[in-house]
Amino acid sequence: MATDCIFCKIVAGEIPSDKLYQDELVTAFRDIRPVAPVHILVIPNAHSSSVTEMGDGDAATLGRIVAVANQLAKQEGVSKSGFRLLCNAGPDAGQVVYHTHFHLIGGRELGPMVAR
Ligand code: DGP
Repeated sequence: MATDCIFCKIVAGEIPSDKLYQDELVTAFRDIRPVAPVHILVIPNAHSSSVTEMGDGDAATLGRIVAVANQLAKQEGVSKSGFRLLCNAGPDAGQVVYHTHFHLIGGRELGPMVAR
């Protein structure tokens, strides 16, 4: 656990969150600033500052994140309508919280990813 990390504190239950799922590897909770009707964060319990620190050794955790995201997408009713599962890494991506996390976003038409 990283002492000053807000997501580590959510995993540990030290600060409140709308938690939807937790097991020995991952935790899922609703984003505090939702950009769509469904906006859930799925995160590894163990601290890493971004996905750039993850790799082969994290296969079980990354697999669990995808499985949990798929399960939650079903529960939230967006599995068939569609959703995005995305991870911001670093400043150009707009990463704000430096504890690896995946956004599960859906419940409205999200629009195309436009080329610039
Ligand atoms: P990113 O830009 O990918 O680092 O997104 C960080 C997300 O984390 C952002 O959508 C807002 C969310 N967030 C930040 N602080 C908290 C918090 O204390 N609780 C919850 N539930 N979400 C948070």
